[in-house]
Amino acid sequence: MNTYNNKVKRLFQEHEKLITRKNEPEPDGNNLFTRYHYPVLTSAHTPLFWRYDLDEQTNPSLLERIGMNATMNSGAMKWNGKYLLMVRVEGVDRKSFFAVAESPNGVDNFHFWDYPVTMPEDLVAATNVYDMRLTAHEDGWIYGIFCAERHDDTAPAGDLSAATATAGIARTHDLITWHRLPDLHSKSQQRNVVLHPEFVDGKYALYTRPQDGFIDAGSGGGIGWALIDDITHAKITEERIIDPRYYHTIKEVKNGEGPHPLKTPQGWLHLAHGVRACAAGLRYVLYLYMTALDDPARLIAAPGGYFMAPTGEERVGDVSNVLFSNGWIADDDGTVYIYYASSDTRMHVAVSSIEKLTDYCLHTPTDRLASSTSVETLNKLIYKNLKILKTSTIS
Ligand code: M1P
Repeated sequence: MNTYNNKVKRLFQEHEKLITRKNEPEPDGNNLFTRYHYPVLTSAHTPLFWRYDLDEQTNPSLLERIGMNATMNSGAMKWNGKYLLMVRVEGVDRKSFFAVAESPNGVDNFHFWDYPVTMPEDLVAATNVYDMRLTAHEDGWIYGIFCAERHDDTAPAGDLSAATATAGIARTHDLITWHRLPDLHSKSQQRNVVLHPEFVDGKYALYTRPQDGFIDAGSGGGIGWALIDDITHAKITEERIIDPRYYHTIKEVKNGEGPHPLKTPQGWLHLAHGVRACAAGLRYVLYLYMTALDDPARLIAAPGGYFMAPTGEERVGDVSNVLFSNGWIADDDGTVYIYYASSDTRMHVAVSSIEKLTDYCLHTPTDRLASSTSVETLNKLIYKNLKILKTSTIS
């Protein structure tokens, strides 16, 4: 074999080693979820034939031609027995696109499909698309709702950062051919829009995130809810906030629905992100809440504080101090695979169960919004536990 072919072979062997690496659960968790040791996807997991021109004539030095910068914020679903991620891949040119990666077991061996998604445009083409939420709706379609970002042409000349965020909507039966529907019509900008999997009062239902500007939630009070008459011309006529932001909490600056909620015997289980500001910048953490089965817009459980926060290497990346999730998969046996991105750079998995997550939601004290009330809540538990410890043989 000539040297060039040897070099290519070595490249492929190293890549195969990486994507087939066995993942291991991290010991010493909190009994609520188990993190896995390795990220499930990094930019190095993207196929070599996306990045290298493998033709010796046109690339004799085997240089990487099209670099990938990140694999992050991924939608998720179970599909033909496989664990599928709809990955936000970001190229080194800062453009994001969607690509499917599948795994046989949900925790390792994620392989990208050969081609990324070719997403048709809406009437006005978007500059960037990202953060797709997948919903297999009871109408029979699989929907992908994602952020479509465009330059804000009303901004003063020279302001090249001004942008608008709109919810792009597309649907498919095979995750390959996508039918684009008109973007969500809303009086405010929208990001983190998610389709509820069932009809509600005969209508499509959206979790929304109204925001005044591209970055600032501003007067947008939190995660909203809107019923949609016609998904092929989706328009928000009425929107109400179902999970508000509060001063001095983990969701003071903004919050946003993660993947669509999971139906459990006790209610709809929601995963969301909350954002607060600090001297280091914005800090994104994940939290859970629940709504009523007979009314997915009615809050029934709001455990205080965060469920997961960035730790270790998760804290560092392109946008540091960020955990973001827009995908999870619940298996029939109740196991839940939570797919989350750290610091806008790589994808991870944590595993829990419907039983543990609902127990957490229904029995974790709420945030009573002040130090004094937090101490009251803590003292109650300490008092109870000390009584138990005095009469038991534990210590
Ligand atoms: O950089 C952190 C996240 O910022 C945005 O989320 P949100 O709209 O809630 O602030 C999104 O751009 C998201 O993709 C990104 O991970």
